[in-house]
Amino acid sequence: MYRDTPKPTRLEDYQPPEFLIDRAELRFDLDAVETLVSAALEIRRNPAAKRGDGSLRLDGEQLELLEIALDDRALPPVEYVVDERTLVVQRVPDRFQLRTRVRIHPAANTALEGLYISGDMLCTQCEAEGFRRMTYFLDRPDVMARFAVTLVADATRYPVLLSNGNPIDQETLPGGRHLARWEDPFPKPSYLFALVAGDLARIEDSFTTASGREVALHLYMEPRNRDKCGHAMRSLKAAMRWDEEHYGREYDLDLFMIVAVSHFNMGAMENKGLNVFNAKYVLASPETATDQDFAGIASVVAHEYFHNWTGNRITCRDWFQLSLKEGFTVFRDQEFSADQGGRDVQRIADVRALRARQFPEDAGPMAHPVRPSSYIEINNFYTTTVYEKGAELVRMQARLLGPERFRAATDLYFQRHDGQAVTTEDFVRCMEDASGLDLTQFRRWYEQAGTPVLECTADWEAGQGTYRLEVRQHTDPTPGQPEKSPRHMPLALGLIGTDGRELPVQLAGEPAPIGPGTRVLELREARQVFEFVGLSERPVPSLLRGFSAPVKLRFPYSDEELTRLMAADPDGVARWNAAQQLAERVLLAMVVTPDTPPPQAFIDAFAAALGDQEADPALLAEVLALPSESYLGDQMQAVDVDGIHRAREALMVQVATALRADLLERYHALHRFEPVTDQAAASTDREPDLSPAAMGRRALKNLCLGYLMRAPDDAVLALCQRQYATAATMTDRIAGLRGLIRLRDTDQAELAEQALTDFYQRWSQDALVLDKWFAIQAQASAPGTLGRVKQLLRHANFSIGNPNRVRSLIGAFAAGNPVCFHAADGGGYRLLAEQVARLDPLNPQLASRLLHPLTQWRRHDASRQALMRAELEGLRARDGISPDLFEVLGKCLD
Ligand code: 0A1
Ligand code: ZN
Repeated sequence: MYRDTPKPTRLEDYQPPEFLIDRAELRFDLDAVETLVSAALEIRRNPAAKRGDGSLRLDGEQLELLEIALDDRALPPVEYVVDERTLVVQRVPDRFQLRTRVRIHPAANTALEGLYISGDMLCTQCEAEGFRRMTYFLDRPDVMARFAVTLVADATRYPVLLSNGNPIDQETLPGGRHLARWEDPFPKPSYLFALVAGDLARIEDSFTTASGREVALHLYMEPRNRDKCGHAMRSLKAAMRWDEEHYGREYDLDLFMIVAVSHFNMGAMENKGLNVFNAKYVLASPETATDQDFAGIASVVAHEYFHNWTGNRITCRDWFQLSLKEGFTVFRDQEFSADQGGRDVQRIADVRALRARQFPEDAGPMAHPVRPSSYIEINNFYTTTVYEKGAELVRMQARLLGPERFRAATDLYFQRHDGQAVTTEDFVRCMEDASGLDLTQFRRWYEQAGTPVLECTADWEAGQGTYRLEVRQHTDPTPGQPEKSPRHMPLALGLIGTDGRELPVQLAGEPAPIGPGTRVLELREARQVFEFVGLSERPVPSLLRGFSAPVKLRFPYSDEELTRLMAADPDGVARWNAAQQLAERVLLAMVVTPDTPPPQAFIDAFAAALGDQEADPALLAEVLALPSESYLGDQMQAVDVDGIHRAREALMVQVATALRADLLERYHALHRFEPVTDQAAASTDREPDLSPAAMGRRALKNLCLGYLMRAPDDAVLALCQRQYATAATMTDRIAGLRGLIRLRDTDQAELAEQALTDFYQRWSQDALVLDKWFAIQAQASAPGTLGRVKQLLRHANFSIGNPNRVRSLIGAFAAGNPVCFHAADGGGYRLLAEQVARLDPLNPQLASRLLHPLTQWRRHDASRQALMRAELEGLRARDGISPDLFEVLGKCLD
């Protein structure tokens, strides 16, 4: 924590490093309370950099310097200066060895950056700037060194000692200690360094690469979790094969390790050869993990593995380029998941997430370009804009190039930049060089923040069979960017006829005939008109198929046209989007006029989709899910939190009442596939099916249950209780619990309490399942939730030191329960501000992330604005807040 005002770092000030580090030999004498770190660094002046004042500045924080020597000469204090953030060694030669020895305190490290303890193990997190908390170094990604690491620790407490690369040596030492040596042959930036020490179990497998090399795969976990790692291992092997097949990328070391840790700020980390994972993204069994958890594991395992090429072999020049590795890697993991589980459903989930999180970020005080130009605390920029919007930018380039040219472009990227630290500009240049396309205008996507809006209108000239589509684009101002220029983007579309069939998409003046199907048009201008010819009837346009660009598209569809698209659009994403628009329209009307019944056409369209036996159940589950409360809020000038909640609940009750029989029928037809547990014997008659098809069936079944539980009669209640009690999967059990918890604060409350008690008793020993128990209560919309969250903060199983637990209670409440968080008396805001204040001195990165729901204060009514603002001001007035919080508060208050 620093007392001075934190200063921004700016992209325009980037300078190549004055010195390079070729080799780093590190020795860690490990101990939870006090660890000694010795470093021997081979340093030389960078011939490509401007000469400075001749001194060397190394980064270092919270280090106690014990020894320092240059080329074996101990340095007297007059030759160096140490402050809170740097070690400056004056007048160094052009090439030299620097040795330092420092003391650090892992057990006191609550920020979980650098070396820290998680349970009984020691582990590290270095991205973005954690390495400097372990030793003095040039802690920036464009300095790439070869690392050799010696780990020394107590042999009983820490029998397993891991670091990056290959194991070289092991020795037993006197005094019950032992030693392990690791060497990583690939030069890497310090943020990819890792070590782990602990009493860990291991599961092993192997993978033969396309060129026939054998890679050992080791997965480490706390011994009690060893039977929950099969899915992660299978996902890893699938990801390795997929990267070979789709990008020609092979793994490059003989050993790949993943370690599951229970205390972790983010999802996982791609350290070279030694990925460290939040246990949530490794451990799963059907009884403890939901289908969504299984999908999350596959995607995060793949994501981290893919980083080996997009991030590690080719890394970022500086942190402004973060999306170079993150955007591309998210795109890669999304495509992997689409191939594994179903393309439309994956794309819909990605679009939902983008709209729910990235669009609001891009329209609020934290809006920033995919390549930001300034930051105070880089940890604040691991955002959905850098990750998910960054992935959309890669996806659009892939669309514009087409599959063959995109593959040629990525091949060129890997070949041209292997071993380098590069920029998003280098990436785009490869896209251009391999394709011949001019992406000059496309580059604006990296520089301009904000979500473009496409306003589309159309007219039909029946006599000529001509359909004219006009598209105007504009982007609202964002902080620091008042003016925006039009962007280059692919607009994928089709035209649908009355009978639901696709019509030709022939543009005026085109010589060759173009048949029906999806066509990709390119937008570049603020206004463009496309004239489709040769049509026998007025079409309904199916726009933005596959969500071909991250924009808000408006078109004045009639309800009847949306219903047609919802029933017939062959593009699953467009079909889903039509359903969402229809529901949104109905819901927003209900917000304005609370007692309006939904149009019969909406109920009919819903019934038709529910009864569609041809469509993929997973897709139907998406089509029939109403837009979320936060998405609906985002569509309003001033968010009417209560009105939205009331309307959404009312519509669900109306659907449940009108379609009770249809919902029950579909529920039972789908539930028949599930094995059930015999409660007494606690065993299942069959193994649960974890195929994508089975997951899709469960999703649709539990959607039906969710509706039915909005208007529960005795039969429905009994069914929900039975599902809860006899479920063979966590997916079904949690869906049952979610249904029952609605009864809280009603006269059947004891059914909810019984189920919650039962759940707690079954799972109180399993931290990841207990997280669900906390989260499900924090998200309940029952009026007593705020009071319960306060009680849960005092629960014996709550721990402010465990980020997963903090997210599952405080995060789930603030970000996942709009109606209770925004209670009119400001109680929800107060709770969040208090917890952020409590967390900030311990773990500023987490505190700053949790604060986000309050940063959207300008979107609410005057009274809530005042309450939210007061909490933000209160936080800003506190002494010694972290740079993380300082930056976020500054952006949203000034
Ligand atoms: N690079 C990781 C994410 C990550 C970022 C920062 C962390 O700590 C500050 C930890 C992980 C990824 O994209 O998976
Ligand atoms: Zn990543």
